[in-house]
Amino acid sequence: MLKSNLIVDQLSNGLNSIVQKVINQERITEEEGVILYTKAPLALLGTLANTIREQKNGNKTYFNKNIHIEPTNICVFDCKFCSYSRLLSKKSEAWEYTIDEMVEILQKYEGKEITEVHLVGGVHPKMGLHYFIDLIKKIKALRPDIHIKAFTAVELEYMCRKAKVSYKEGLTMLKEAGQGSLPGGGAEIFAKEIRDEICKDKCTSEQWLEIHETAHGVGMPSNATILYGHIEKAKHIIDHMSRLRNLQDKTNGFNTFIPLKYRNGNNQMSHINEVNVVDDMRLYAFARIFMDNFDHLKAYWPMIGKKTTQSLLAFGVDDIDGTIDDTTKIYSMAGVEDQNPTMTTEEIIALIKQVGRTPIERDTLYNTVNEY
Ligand code: V47
Ligand code: SF4
Repeated sequence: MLKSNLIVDQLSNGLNSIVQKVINQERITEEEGVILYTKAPLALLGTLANTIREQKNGNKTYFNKNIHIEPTNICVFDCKFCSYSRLLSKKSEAWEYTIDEMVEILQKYEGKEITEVHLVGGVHPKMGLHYFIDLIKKIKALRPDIHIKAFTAVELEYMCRKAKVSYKEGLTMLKEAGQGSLPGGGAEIFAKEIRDEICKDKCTSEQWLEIHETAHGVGMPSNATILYGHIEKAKHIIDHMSRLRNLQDKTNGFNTFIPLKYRNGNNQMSHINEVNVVDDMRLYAFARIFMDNFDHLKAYWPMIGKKTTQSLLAFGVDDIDGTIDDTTKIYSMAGVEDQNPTMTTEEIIALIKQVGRTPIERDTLYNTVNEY
C-alpha cells in the first residue's frame, strides 16, 4: 500500500475514493478514470504512476538494439495526421524498396549486435502477403537470431483482404515464415467519432482489436499504441485504454503500451498545436495507473524527444525503445527535433543513468540481454 494518506486527505471526496482505490491496487473504472485524468494534480498522478512503475519494474529501464526497415512510404490510405505517406500520384517524394534492397540494408549490420528488426511502412497496393512472406524468409535466412516485429494491423488487414485469407491464416503464414510479433501502430483512437475524422478509410477499431487478438491466439505477442494530443477528449483516451485493457485481460498478449504524441509537421492537421510537456506527463502517468494489466509502458524517444523521455522515467515509463540507427523517417517527416534518430548503446545507457535508473538491454520479449 502507498503511504500517501496526507495527500489523499487533502483531496475532494470524488477524487479521494478513486485515489484510495489506486493505492489499494484496485482497478479503476472508465468513469473514475475520466475524473482522475481530468482533475488530479500532475504531482499526484506522477506519484501514483511512479509507485506502480517501481512495484512492477523496480528501477529497471529497458532498451533494445534495433533497426527499422520501412519498405515504402506509398500508401493507399490518407490519414490526416500522417506526414510520411505519399499517394501514388505524388511519387516524386516516395520510395519503394525491392526485397534485395531491404536485405542489403540488413547486410550492413553484419557482425553488429542488433536483436530486432522493426518492419513497418505504408500500405502499398503491390506489396502483398506473399511479397512480405518472401522478405521475412530472406531476413531470417541472413540473420536467424533476429526477432522480426512486423506490420501494423492496418497493413495486415489490407494484405489478408487482398490475398483472400482470414487473419488467422495470414498471421499463421507470416509466423511460419519467421515473424515474431506485431508492433502497436495503427490503433490511433478507437472511438468512431474521432477515428472517422482523422483516419476514416483504414482498418476499423474492431478490425485492429480482432487482428491483435488473433495474433495472440496463434502465439505472436504484440504492442499497443494510442495517438494522443490532437482532437480527442479525455473520454476518448479512456475508452481507448479500456478496450486495450479488456483485450489484455482476455489474451495477456500485449508486451507494452506506447503512447504516441501527435506531431504537427507537414500533414493535413498541421493547424492543430502540439500539446505541452505537462500534458505528455499526465497522459503517460495516467496510462501507467489505468492499464494495470500491462507490464511495460514505453516512451518512444525519437517521437517524444530525449529530454522528455528522461522526465517520463519518473512518470510511469520503464522502456524507451531502441538504438534505431537513423533507420526511420516517420517522425523526422512529422517535424520532430531529432531529424536523424540514432543513439549509441553508450548514449542510451548515459541517458538512463543520468536520471538515476538502471539500464537493461532487453530483447523484443523483455528477456534481459545485458545489465549495465
Ligand atoms: O500508427 C503517424 C503514428 C504510428 C504521426 O510497436 C504519428 O514498438 C505522431 O506505431 N505524429 C506508427 N504520431 C509507429 C508505431 C510505432 C513506433 C515505434 C515503436 C512501435 C512499437 C510502434 O505512428 C502510426 C501513428 O499512430 N504517427 N503520424 C504524427 N504526425
Ligand atoms: Fe498510411 Fe499509416 Fe500514414 Fe495512415 S499512418 S496514411 S496507414 S502510412
